[in-house]
Amino acid sequence: MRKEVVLITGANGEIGHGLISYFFDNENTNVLALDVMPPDKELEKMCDRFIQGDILDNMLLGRLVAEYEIRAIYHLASILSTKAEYNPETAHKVNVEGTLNLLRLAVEQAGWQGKPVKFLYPSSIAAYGLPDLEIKNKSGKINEDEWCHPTTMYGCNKLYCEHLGRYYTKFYRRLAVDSTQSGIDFRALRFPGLISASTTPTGGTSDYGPEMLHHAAMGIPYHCFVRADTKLPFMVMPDAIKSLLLLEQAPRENLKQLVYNVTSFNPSAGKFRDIVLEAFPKAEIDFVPDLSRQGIVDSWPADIDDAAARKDWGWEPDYDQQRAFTEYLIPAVKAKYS
Ligand code: AKB
Repeated sequence: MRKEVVLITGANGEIGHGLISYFFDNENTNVLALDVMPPDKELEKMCDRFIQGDILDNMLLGRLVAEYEIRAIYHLASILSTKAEYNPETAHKVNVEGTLNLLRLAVEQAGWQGKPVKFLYPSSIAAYGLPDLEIKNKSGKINEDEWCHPTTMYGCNKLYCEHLGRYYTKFYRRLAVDSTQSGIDFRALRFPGLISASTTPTGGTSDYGPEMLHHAAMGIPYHCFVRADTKLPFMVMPDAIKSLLLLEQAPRENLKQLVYNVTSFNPSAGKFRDIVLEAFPKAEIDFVPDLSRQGIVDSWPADIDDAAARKDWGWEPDYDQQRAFTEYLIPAVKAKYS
């Protein structure tokens, strides 16, 4: 008998940390973790098994099929937006070919198990691309079908992988004589910028929010790489984990679409600084915009519309802006660095 597990790729990343800790604390779930980097030791203890390996290694993925019954895949591994611009072709390989490898693994698993394998995919606000600031500022909340013209390699990868998920779920091998369903049950979330109190992001462009907070808590000056008036949607990590779990548990028949926006609050970078300064009055934060990274953020929406997620599977964040800072971020970062 093969062991039943949930596979989490990119396990060492920020969402991986949150998700694995959740499963360890709350559910009797065997976690098979995969990451290209050596395991974080604390995280490793919470997993059934942690494999250091590459999602581009098909031999490794083949061995996982032989050894485990994978009931769900949380495919978190990816190269984020800023890092991807330094090597777009490598980013494409990891973000797209890596996802394709996992979709193939899911098809095989579903075939062996005779039941659908859930494929949870964190997409991003990077899938959007607004042409200029004027349009960004007057567009308000953007829904899933608007402005899908990404301007970064990462955004292109995310949008395309959403389409791949739709293809594998609904149209896989549609011309085959024995064309049956692939068995993949793909579900994607378009995340806003995420902020965790326990980890810091690397390689993203929404990183200025969490970086400002963590630098202030550590007593290190921070030069914010976007203008003070820059607005993006954000959400705290506990809500990101909540949304992934809620979407995973939602009955398939309730899901009218495969890709959902989720969000919580959207302060300007200047407001973000004010809130951080209130908690850390000695923090040194100034604005030194990097025009290239500013250009990326300016192409992302100032806010997104998550009405479909609210309607179809009861999504609602636990943390609005006030609660996110006063009840989660500020006390937790103070404790972390004290
Ligand atoms: C990034 O900045 O690349 C990510 C994202 C918005 O998906 N945090």
